Amino acid sequence: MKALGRHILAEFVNCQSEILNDVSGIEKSMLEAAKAAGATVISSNFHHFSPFGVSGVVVIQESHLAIHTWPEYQYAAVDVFTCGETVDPWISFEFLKKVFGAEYTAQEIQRGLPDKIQKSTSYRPPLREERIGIQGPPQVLRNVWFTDKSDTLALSLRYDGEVLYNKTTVYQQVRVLNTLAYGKLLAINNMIMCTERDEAHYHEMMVHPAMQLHKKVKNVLVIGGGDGGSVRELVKYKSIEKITLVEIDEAVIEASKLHLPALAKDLTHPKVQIIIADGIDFIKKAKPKSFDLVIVDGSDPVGPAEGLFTEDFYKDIKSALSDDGILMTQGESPMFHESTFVALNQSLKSIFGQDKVHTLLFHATTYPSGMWSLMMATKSTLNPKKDINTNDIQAFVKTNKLRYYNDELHVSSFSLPNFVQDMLKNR
Ligand code: SPD
Repeated sequence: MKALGRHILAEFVNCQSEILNDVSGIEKSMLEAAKAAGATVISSNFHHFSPFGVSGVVVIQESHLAIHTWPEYQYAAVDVFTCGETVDPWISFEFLKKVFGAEYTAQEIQRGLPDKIQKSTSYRPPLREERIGIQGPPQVLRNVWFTDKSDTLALSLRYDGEVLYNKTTVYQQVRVLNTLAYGKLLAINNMIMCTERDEAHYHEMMVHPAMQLHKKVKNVLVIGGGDGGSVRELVKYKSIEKITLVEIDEAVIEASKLHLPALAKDLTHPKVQIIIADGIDFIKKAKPKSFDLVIVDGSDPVGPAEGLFTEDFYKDIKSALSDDGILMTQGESPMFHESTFVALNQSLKSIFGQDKVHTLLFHATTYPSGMWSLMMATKSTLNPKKDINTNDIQAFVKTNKLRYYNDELHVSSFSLPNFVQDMLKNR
């Protein structure tokens, strides 16, 4: 009798760090390596670690392929274990050698040598048909996760392993993935921007509280928001004459048009003008008092969105707002980014006035912590909790079949939990 299995242990050194940090690419290559050798794949399970590194295993009918990567050392430890005569582990190894295109060493170890083991004659597992739940050929279960994280907190969504859109522009990396629980997901620099299933929470709350308060909005500016979700909510208002969308990165618009048509559908609306530019420069040069509503629908404060959290930017917005104009901006999470949340609130109060800034919270189920804020600043004395017409809101919600916003939520979302009130107290 020969050994039960053949185990190849391979060291890949001087690999490209980017390849070693790409969980989706590695999972794909490991699956292809298994298939190249004629193995039958049962499941795969791959994880990306913080801040870098990937571990994963492909379980095959004939044993497994496993990998652990250290991008910071440009090193990958790979092992391919096969049993039986049908699969040659060296074919998988050869495949991976090409993928990594790096220096390598590899050795084969015989596992389960006949002189060390003995076959039991008494052990008999139940026959296949006696076992519950096993019918037909094995199903391939890919287990790949996308993670949006800070140094201390993260949210992970399982996706099907395919990256539908992937572009790295001069500003950022823009990707679209297909998640199992939330449908398609738009990610910028590994941060979740929106998912098909819950984007309405964000976009409806970004637009309707301000629109239902002001009532006479004609000219709107959206800074960011290239996915089109906020624009889609705005075009529901006949009173609006013009919507100017200033998006820094054309790739966001392209990704959304290609893969998130439910968000992007009104980007071609005749009232909408799209300008590819930096919103910070745009607002600096904007005509004073030219917009009734400015929406800052940006990303988190890293990369090109960092400037969307500065005092100068909001001073420029105040000048560009009409006398009764309103600003709505995304304010991060009191749980996830407390310091940014507090600092933004403080800046807005110093610019617009203590009693002119109103913070609302809503359920952002795919943003880390699930609790997200939007901040409204008014130039008039309108109060979002008092100066609304509930009947109008109810009629609007019904006509437009809104998924999240309603008249009761409008009022309650401006009521803050005690710990959030404490964060913002006397500031
Ligand atoms: N952490 C995510 C915050 C992103 C806010 N903007 C999302 C853009 C959706 N239009």
